[in-house]
Amino acid sequence: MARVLSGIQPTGALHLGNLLGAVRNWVEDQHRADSYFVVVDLHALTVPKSPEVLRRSTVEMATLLTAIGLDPDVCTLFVQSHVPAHAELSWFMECTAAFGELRRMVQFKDKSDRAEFVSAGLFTYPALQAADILLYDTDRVPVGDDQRQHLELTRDLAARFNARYGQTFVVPEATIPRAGARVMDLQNPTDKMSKSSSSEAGIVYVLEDLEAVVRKFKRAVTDSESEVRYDIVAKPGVSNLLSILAACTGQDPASLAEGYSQYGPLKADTAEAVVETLRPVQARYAELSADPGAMTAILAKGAEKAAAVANLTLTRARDALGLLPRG
Ligand code: ATP
Ligand code: LTN
Repeated sequence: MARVLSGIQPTGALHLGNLLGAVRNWVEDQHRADSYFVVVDLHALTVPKSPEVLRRSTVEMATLLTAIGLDPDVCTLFVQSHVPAHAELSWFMECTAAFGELRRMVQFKDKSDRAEFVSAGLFTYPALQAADILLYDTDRVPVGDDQRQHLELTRDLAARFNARYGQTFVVPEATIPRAGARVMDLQNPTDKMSKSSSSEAGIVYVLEDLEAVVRKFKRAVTDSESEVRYDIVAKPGVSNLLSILAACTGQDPASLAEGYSQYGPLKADTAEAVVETLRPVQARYAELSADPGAMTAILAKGAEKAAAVANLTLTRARDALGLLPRG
């Protein structure tokens, strides 16, 4: 069976982009592949944050992933720092990656331009991500479009390590969904919807009050024409609404466009489709958060299953590098 792995940082609240671009596809993947989903708390440390907040958001993210449909009896759900092999393999990846290669990463350029304090960890972030993936002999990595470059780097690092030290890692592929791969900000539809975006009005959160969600769609930026057409370059706002509606209803954005002659009904239908997508998730989240002990147990079991696989790969990599066997 194919192996699938993906990860998400426990930072900020999950938004519609994360849901449609990534997490929703994981729910389907878990039934088709041997799947690993990891809350990457070590990645979250690349930007300084309060320990209290990190602790709380790690549990919240795991709970939310479960509410969206990841089933701990079907997939392996765990926290990155619970499996120490990630940090160790990450060092091997840092020594495999070239400085110039990491410097070209768009996410680093973006985040370091905006940050007051740029940690060395923010720079080596993709090496840790490569470690996350390679430890599990991963065939496929379902992510949103913004992770394409990190996945290319992971492939390059795996191939380079294999060429230098002998066959050790599976070279993974990215799977990027057609609909929802790039959900844009409702107020600035040429920017991706992002936790770090400037306007609250442009982001829709998975746990947001549903009436507020409807209001945000009503106020979404479109353009001064009135024609409904799927054209990302000329009509980014309208196309974003069509993409979101398509992702929520499993249809094609270009054919959906044919059904509308005005912006108002398109906004209303998109809002409604999003509300119906979010409603059951919110209900399930409320149920699950009532029992935080259950989540702790799920994560402990997940870490144990993950470590059993990761430690085998780590031993193989250590041996390939010429590090002396332990113990
Ligand atoms: P940040 O704004 O801090 O970069 P983020 O909102 O991009 O964070 P991540 O935690 O980096 O969120 O991403 C988690 C997953 O969600 C990744 O697979 C990413 O590709 C996907 N994703 C993030 N934003 C979008 C978006 N706007 N559209 C589609 N997928 C997205
Ligand atoms: N860098 C990713 C999160 C991430 C990830 C991973 C995704 C960390 N490790 C492994 C896929 C596989 C992000 O910023 N969204």
